[in-house]
Amino acid sequence: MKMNLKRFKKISVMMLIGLSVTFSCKEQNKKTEAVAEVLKPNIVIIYADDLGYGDIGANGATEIKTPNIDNLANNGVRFTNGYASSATCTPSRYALLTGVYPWKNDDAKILPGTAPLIIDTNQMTIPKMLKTKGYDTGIVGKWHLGLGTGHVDWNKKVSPGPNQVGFDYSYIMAATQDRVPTVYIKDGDVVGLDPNDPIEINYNKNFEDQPNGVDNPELLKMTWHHGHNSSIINGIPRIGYMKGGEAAKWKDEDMADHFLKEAQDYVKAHKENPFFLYYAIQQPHVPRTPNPRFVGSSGMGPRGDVIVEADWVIGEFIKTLEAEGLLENTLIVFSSDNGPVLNDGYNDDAVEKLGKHTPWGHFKGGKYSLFEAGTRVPFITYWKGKIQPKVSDALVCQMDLLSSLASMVGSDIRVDDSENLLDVFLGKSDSGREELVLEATSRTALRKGDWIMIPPYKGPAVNKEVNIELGNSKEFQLYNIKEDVAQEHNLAETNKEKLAEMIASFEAIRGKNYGNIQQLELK
Ligand code: NG6
Ligand code: CA
Repeated sequence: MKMNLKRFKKISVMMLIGLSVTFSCKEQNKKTEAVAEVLKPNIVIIYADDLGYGDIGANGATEIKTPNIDNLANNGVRFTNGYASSATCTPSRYALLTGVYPWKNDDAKILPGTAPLIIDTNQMTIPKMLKTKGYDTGIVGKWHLGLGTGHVDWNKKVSPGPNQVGFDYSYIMAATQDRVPTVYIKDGDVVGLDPNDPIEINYNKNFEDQPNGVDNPELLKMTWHHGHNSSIINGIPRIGYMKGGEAAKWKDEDMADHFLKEAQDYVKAHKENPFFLYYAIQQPHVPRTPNPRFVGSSGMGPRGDVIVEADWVIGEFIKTLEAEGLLENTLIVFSSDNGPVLNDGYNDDAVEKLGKHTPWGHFKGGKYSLFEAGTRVPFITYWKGKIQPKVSDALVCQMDLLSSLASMVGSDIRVDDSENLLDVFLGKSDSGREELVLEATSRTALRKGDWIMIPPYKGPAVNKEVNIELGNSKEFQLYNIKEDVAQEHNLAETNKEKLAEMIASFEAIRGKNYGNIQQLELK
């Protein structure tokens, strides 16, 4: 392992300081935790957008090749019960960074590009915690946690944002690839903005004389299926209206390469000091715009092609860590913010060209769903030479990373909802969580042991636009997820004892005020 003397000395000193902090804090700590060895590797979270459990070879995909992700999975811990906290993006990202259940924050819902920052600047976050232990912290990629305080002027410094909640460096897209503004933002400044061509954004109404996805189909290179019919940018109709900022607009087909280069540059510039990089890749969220090098690479159309592209960027990124001599000193966590969706609003052949591929694996549902495929996602921890390869069935959630990483680096910071599962993440233990509340578009359910309980919710059983079963039912649902992984046998009627136990556990965490459950009596 290449590590220069300066860094080695720095790490040794910091380890000593870290150890003494651990000892002193342990005494104050109410929950007794075993004193772990303080480790200060670089930490990288590679976070995909809408990648399903079954989208990667390591989890059983045979129709699509993901050799680089599989390499992490097969040489690290591959979790079979790894969860995002939510079945959509914003809440999952909120929970990942803050360690707090997203249903505790009413604003943690899919946000427009103009939404204010939903993380309180006083709140603990993974990067803030790591900064207390001397880490440099950076984010490259998708943010989608809001920016500013309500009325963002995109032509001035945009704040507060990632830089105000713990990141020393940020290079982001504000929301999603399908939402305006379609520009990169570096440390609060729109990259490449011409002051003579200011950006204006409006999510309610178009600017005068500007084309849109409904009236100007002749301008479209990708057509919309539902939603996505506001401003047209690079021939792709988006959510929300945007005017100006021509020179700053990203090129969709270059986005993967662009973020990759930023992530690689970040690593190269910070290799002397422990760093935390949150590398939030945009694939395979819509609009799926593979670089021409990847068009046709999967035989599944753009959705498959961008997964191949995502796998490639991950491979290139790991090569950089290796070339810089950092791979054996870097903990990599790979996961996805929510489960898969095929048609998420554009006509991009995701359904038509799927063939035998099953992005949801053996699970039911997908993105937006309370069924398993909504939140059970690829989840891998990899650390060359430190983590021994294994498959873990332990129940873990992305929300647990905050307390677990804190424990690793010798910080006494813990956030209640975030369990310290460091030994599980490092592959040294299989005792994960006992229970976890899952969220999907503001509805919640409980996983406890091998059981899932979904309370009654109003609303359609299936979202017809995306063709996903949402988990809504007038009745309570109870599944033994070990025996019935596809959630086909509702045992609520036949196992009332278990149901009552699950409801009690759920209410103990969630309180009684959840959805419309109170209107429906247990029969
Ligand atoms: C939905 C969008 C969908 C996607 C999602 C957010 C429509 C009809 N659908 O509202 O395309 O953008 O929001 O996805 O507009 S997420 O992964 O960021 O949560
Ligand atoms: Ca997502």
